[in-house]
Amino acid sequence: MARIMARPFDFPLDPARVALIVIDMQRDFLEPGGFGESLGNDVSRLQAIVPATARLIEGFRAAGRPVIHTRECHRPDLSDCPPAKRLRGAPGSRIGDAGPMGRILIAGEPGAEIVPELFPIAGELVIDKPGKGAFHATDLSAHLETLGVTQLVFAGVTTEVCVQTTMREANDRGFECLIAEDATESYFAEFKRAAIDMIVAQGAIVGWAAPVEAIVAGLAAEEGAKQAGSETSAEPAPAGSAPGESARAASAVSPAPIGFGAGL
Ligand code: TIU
Repeated sequence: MARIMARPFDFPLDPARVALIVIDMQRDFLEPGGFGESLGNDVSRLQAIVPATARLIEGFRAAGRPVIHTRECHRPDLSDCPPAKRLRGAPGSRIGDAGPMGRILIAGEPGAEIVPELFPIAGELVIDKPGKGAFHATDLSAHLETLGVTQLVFAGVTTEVCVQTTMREANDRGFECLIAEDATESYFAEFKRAAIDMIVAQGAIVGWAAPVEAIVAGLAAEEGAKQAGSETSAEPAPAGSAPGESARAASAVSPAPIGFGAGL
């Protein structure tokens, strides 16, 4: 067990039961000409988290833990897109309409694909989801059960829409949830901040939040301990590589959580 310094208090990482979920890092949300921009958003904010997200993915791969990718997209005949969703947004730039990257949010079209920098590798699960939450109308629950996963680390876009919805679904299903705060982004800075504050408030009512470096360091410390022959490691790694150190450094920039006692 590695303790990751997080808000509102340390996250007890179980390296045998944790998986990463990367939500909807698709061209339609991150690149000009896609669905995100069609809704009137500045997509450059989302592109900025690609390096941190790649680092987090790499950390999970190095630790041999599952990386699960999701894509928000619909069948070409739109049979899985309710009119209430289809008819939102500007006419001509709605789900299923033709855009510069193919039909918007339609499975198999270039825009629905994950950005090249974060592309899944062979063996990684990719969940196509018709809703904002990744549990709705998908077989994600069954996959997580098969994998024996009880903890989920969240990255991706957008923080207050698909990431938060999925995190709430996971929390209600009994998963311990940790959001990687520099590997998630919103088109609106204040919505990202508020969403994470809501997640960690009231004693982690939905889950925890920590920076990528703290999470990767926690995973790496566990991997090192395993290779050194320990069964488990509750102790911090040696000075210089201690997860607590990098977590402390990184979280120094994080604002205090709202609605929870300072210092917890
Ligand atoms: N519009 C917006 O902020 N998000 C979405 O429509 N989907 C996801 O968050 N993936």
